[in-house]
Amino acid sequence: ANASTDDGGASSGDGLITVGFAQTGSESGWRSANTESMREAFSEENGFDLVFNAADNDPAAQISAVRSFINQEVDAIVIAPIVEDGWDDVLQEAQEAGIPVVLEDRTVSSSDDLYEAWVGLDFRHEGVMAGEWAAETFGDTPTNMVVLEGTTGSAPANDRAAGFAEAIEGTAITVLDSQTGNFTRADGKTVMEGFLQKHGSDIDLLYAHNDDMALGAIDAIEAAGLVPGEDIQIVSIDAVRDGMQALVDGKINYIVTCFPLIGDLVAEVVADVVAGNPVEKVQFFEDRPYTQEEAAEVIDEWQY
Ligand code: GYE
Repeated sequence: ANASTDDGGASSGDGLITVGFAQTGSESGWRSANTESMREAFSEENGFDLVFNAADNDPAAQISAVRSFINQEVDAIVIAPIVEDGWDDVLQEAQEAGIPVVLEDRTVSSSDDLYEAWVGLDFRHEGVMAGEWAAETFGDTPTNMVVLEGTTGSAPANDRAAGFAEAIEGTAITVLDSQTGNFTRADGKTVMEGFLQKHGSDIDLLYAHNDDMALGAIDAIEAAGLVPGEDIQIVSIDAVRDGMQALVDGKINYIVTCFPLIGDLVAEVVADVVAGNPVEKVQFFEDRPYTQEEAAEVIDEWQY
C-alpha cells in the first residue's frame, strides 16, 4: 500500500517529545480536518517532534507503522485505529518497550490495560441521534432504507450501525441493502449506483455513515434522474462543510456532527502521560444533530 512516513527522527535530546502518529489515511473531509488539527497541536512550538504516518486505510500497514515507531524508540505513540480488532500483539510490544500509547478518534477491542487513554467520539450515540430522526420522520410508514457503511471493522462503522438499529427498532423502516462505501465519496457513489440499479425508485431513505459517502450517493441519485432529499431522503454523520452545504441546499435531510478538531486535547493527554501525570481513560467530545434550517444559521461560521 501507499504507506508514507516523514521521518521526524527519534528522541534527540532537544527537549521535544517525539510522537509517532499512525493516522488511518485520507479517506474523507473529516480525516483532512483531523490530520490538520493533529499537526497543529503536535507542533515544535508546542514541544513536540511529530513523526506522521498515513496507512492508506490498510490495517496491516498501520500495524507496521506502529512497529516502526517502537523501533525508533519514540517517546509516545498516537493511533487512530483503522479497525478495532488485531491490536493485542503490537500494543503489548509497545508496553514492553515502555512506550505509552494514546488512541485518538477511533478505538480498539483490546483490553484497556494496553493503552493509556482514548480521546474520541461517541459513535454509538451519533448513530442513535441519526436513527431517532429516521424513527420520528418515518415511524409507522413502510420505508425502504439503504445503508452506506463505513470501513468494515472500524469502530465508527460498527457503533453507528448498532446505535441506529437500536433507535429504529419497532418502526416500519426495513433495510433493503447495506454495503460498505469505505467512508469515501468515490465508493459512496459506486455503491449507490448499484443500489439504484437493483432497487430503483423503491428506495425511500439512505443512511450514510459519513457525509462523503452521502455526497457521492447524491451524484448517483441525480444521475439516475431522482431528487436527493425528496425522492430519497438522506441522513448522514460528520457535518463537514460540504455536507452542511448539501443540508442547507436540501439535498441531505439531517446530519449528526462528529467533531474532528481534537488535536489540542490529544496533545495535552500525551504530554501528561509522558510526564507521568494521571489521565482519564476515556474522553469524548459531545456531538449534536442539525436540521436543514439549523444548518443554514451556522454554515457561515462552520469550522471544518
Ligand atoms: O466519520 C469518517 C472518517 O473515525 C470518526 O472516519 C471517524 C470517521 C469519520 O473517515 O468520515
